[in-house]
Amino acid sequence: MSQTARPGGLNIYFAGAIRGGRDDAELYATLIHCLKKYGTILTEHVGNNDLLKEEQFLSEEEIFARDMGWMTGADLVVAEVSTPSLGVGYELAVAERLKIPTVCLFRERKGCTLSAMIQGNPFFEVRNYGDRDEAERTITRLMEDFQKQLLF
Ligand code: 6K6
Repeated sequence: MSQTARPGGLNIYFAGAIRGGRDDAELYATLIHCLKKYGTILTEHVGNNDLLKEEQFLSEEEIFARDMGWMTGADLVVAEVSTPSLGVGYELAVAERLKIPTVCLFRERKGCTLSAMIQGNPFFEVRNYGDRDEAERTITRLMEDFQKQLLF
């Protein structure tokens, strides 16, 4: 089961495809590991297939209500958007509605383009990257900037 929010720390909602496809699950786990330096990851299950198996005992309604509750308490949303996912798209729209700062990470590949509804939306901080190392460096830079903004 995913973590409970830690009082005083940053609460980070990580979004990544589940039913949209699990090809990038290992990458999600790497990014979550990197983000853990900066706070509590509310949705660690997104990168962990074992945790997801436990969630098969939750109803669809329970999953929805729990995830939306976490979203409400999030300081920041980080979405890996390379694998198209209805759930992630929905979460991004909710994050925008709730005015939660949101970073979208998109892996550049030949023939793949991000939806204009994300790429063209100035609310989202979209960052393209080439490989896993670059994704990690991008997260580190963004998180350091985000922390500075919170301080000043
Ligand atoms: C277990 C096995 C299959 O599904 C489960 C449990 N499902 C979910 N558990 C937790 N969060 C979920 C689940 N399904 C979707 N989400 C949320 O939507 C996550 O926060 C993801 O960011 C996003 C993925 O949406 P889809 O449409 O790709 O599933």
